[in-house]
Amino acid sequence: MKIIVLGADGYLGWPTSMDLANKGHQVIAVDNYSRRNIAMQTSSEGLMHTPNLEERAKIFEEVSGKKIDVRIGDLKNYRFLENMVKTFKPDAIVHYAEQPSAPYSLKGYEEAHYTLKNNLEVTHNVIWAVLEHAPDCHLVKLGTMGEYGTPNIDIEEGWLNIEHNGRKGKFLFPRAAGSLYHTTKVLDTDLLWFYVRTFGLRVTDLMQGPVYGLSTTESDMDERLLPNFHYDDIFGTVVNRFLVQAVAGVPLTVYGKGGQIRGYLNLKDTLQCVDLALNNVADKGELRIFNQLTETFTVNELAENVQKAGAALGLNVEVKSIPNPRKEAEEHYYNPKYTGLMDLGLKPNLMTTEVLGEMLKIIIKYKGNIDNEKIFPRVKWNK
Ligand code: USQ
Repeated sequence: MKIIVLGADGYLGWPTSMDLANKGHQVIAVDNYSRRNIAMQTSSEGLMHTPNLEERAKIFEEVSGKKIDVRIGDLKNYRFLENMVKTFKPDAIVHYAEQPSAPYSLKGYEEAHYTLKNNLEVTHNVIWAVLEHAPDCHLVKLGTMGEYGTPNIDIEEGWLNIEHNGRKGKFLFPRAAGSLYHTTKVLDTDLLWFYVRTFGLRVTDLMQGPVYGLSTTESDMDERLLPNFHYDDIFGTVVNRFLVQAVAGVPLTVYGKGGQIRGYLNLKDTLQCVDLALNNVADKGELRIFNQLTETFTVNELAENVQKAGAALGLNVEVKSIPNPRKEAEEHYYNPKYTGLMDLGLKPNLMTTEVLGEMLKIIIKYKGNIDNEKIFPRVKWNK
C-alpha cells in the first residue's frame, strides 16, 4: 500500500513508519517537530537522545535496506498536505499528528489554545485533503479511551444502542473526557462522523489506552532507532514513568488513592492494531471504532507490577502516593469492551514481569541521563 504517516516523529509515529516500511509498504513520514519543540520548551526531553526524522530514516535505510520518504512541514498548512495527497494518492493515511499530552493541554491559556487549534485544524485538513484528492483513501485515526472518561456503565466499542420512549437508535457512545487534550479527540470523532455520514469517507478511529514499551522489531536492529521514551510529567505515560522511577530510586508516584483504572497496551500491540486496521479496510461511509487496549489495571496494580519486575533485577522499589495533580475519579467502575481488534487477529503482548524486566534493562543502560527534576508533576488541573 501507499501510506502516509502523520506525526511520524512521535512515540508511536516513528515505530509505525518503520514497521510499515519493513512490511513492504511505500511510506511517506510527515512531522513538524511539534513534540520535540514542546519537550525543549517545557524541559521534558526523553531518556535517550533520538536523531531527527531525516537522520532516523537514513539509519533505518542503512540497517534494513528499506526507504522512508520524510517530509517536514506543518499540517495546519493545508496546501502542504494537499500537494502531498494529490501527488502520492495514498491508499491509507495513519493520523497521529496531534498534541498528545493531557497535562500540557492544561498548563495555561497558550498551551490550551495550541492543543485545540492544532488538533482540530489538522484533523479537519486531513479530512479535506482526502475528500478532495483521495476519496477512497482509508483514514486510520488515533483516538483515545479517554474520550469515554470513566462512566458507571460498560463502555462499548464506539457506539451505543439506545431505546428511548419506545423507539430505538444507534449513537456515538456518550463521552466525558477528563482533560482538554482528551476533549479535542472527542471533537475529532464528531468531525469525522459528520464527514463520514455526509460524504462517505472510510474511517477507523482507534480508542487507545496509555501505551508502554521501548523495543520493537525494527528498534532491536539498532538502538538509534528506539522511540522517544519520555518519563516526565508532560509526555511520559504512567508505566514508562514508573519504570524510570524504579531505576532512579525514586518512590513510584501514585497519584492520590491509585484506584484509577485504565486500559493498557504494549507498543508492539499498537503496531499490530494499526496493521490490522489497515489490512481490514473500513467501508465507504463507515466510521469504524475499536477500543485499543489489551488489559486493564489500577495505578496501584501497575506500581506492584513494576515493584515485582524491579525486585527480580535486585532493585528495591518503593511506592508513595502523592496528591493527585489531576481531577479524576480515584475509585470507579470501569468495564470497556475490546473484542473488535482481537476478532481481526490481535495477539496481545501482555504486561508480564519479564516484559517489564526487559524494559528496565534498557533503562538501566541510560540511568545516567535521568533527571529527577522531570519526574514530579508540574501541572495541576485544580488551579
Ligand atoms: N498516573 C499516576 N502517576 C503518574 C502518572 C500517571 O498515578 O506518575 C495516573 C494518572 O492520574 C491516570 C493514569 O495514571 O489516572 C494514566 O495516566 P497517563 O499519564 O499514563 O495517561 P493519560 O494522561 O491519560 O494520557 C496517555 C497519553 C495520551 C493517551 C492516553 C490514553 O499521553 O496521549 O490518549 O494515555 S487514555 O488514558 O486511555 O485516555
